[in-house]
Amino acid sequence: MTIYCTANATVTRGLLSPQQPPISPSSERDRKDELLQQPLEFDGAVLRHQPNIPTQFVWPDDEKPTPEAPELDVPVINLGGFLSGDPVAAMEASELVGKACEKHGFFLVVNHGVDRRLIADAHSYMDLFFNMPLQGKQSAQRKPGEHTGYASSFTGRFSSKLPWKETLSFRYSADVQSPNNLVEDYFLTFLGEQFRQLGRVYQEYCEAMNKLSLGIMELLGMSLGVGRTHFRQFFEGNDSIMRLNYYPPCQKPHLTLGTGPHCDPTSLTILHQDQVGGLQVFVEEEWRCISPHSEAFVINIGDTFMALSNGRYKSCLHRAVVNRDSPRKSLAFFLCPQSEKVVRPPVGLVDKDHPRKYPDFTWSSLLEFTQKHYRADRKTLAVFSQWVQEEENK
Ligand SMILES: O=C(O)CCC(=O)C(=O)O
Repeated sequence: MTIYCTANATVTRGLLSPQQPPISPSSERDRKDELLQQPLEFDGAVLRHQPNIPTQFVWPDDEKPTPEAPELDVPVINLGGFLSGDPVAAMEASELVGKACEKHGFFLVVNHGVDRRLIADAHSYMDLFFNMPLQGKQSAQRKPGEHTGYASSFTGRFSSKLPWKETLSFRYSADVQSPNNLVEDYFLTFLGEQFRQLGRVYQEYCEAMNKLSLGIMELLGMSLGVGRTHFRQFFEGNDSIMRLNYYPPCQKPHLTLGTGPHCDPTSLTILHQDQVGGLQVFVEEEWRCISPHSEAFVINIGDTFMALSNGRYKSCLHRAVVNRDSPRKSLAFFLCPQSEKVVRPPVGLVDKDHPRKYPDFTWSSLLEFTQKHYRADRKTLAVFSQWVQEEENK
């Protein structure tokens, strides 16, 4: 789907740009007609200076960002003892994880074993990509219905409530049958030889995220009483998604959102945000922020893990706000099952007092649902479950 600009957006050859020189009324009408035929594109380098923002980026009043969101109370879990094999530390960490996941599904981890230098490189290499002119970034343009590639906002997918951001998403596979340098190949194929080093950095980063996420799966298994290995084994050949989020400054940050409110359809998210801040979570009917912490990863449960835990652990609504002065960057690793693996809670989590909450499904069907039929929001899992059941009853 292509969207077209409304009259309040100033557009040049489909690109939103700063003010144009004055034009006469008749040529203005011709020009508007012409503009209505042209697809909208989000060029952050231009839009960041524009005093007014196009209506497609203005969110409804009840979804606009709240000026001062209080801090969310999230545990900061030290993984040092657990990772070095201390069983008592593992038990303590799993209890903290379990409590946070029953409440809202968000927690922070420190002493996670990921090299500081690698995290710093993963942030700084983002600039090499996002600081390119729009055309360069579009060599990796995301195609309709696909979940990988470069997306400047969601201009190709939706016509309203557009997010003020650019993203680059790519696949990571831990499957032994998959090529072991999928990420590196992605950068070489779509962006060329000069991006080889970026590919290497993100390959290494994804491998570190894979390792960390399998460790967290052990803690989740312990906390749910199904054993340390259950979820670890389930995710061992994961087919995951890495997303680089780049939020340009916005001159009207109170009108828009960087990432709209949604629950992650994936299983577990490992987020590293830079020092700018902007992540907010909806807990007890209020938006609360999670302030940046350079030593910590923000972890949250996604819809697929909520289904695997038979609804015990929460996948919580969250969003990102933008600001007037500084670009913001975040690195999000979305752990996902192998695409055809059946998502079903372990038997220990189902009994007559805890009947199945969600039907069996595969990650590939949920991914397709969110890419082609449904814009992820707080109800994704419920709507998807209903759709799966209707399909089964046909
Ligand atoms: O950038 C952030 O803080 C949140 C990003 C996010 O929620 C997403 O990429 O799904």
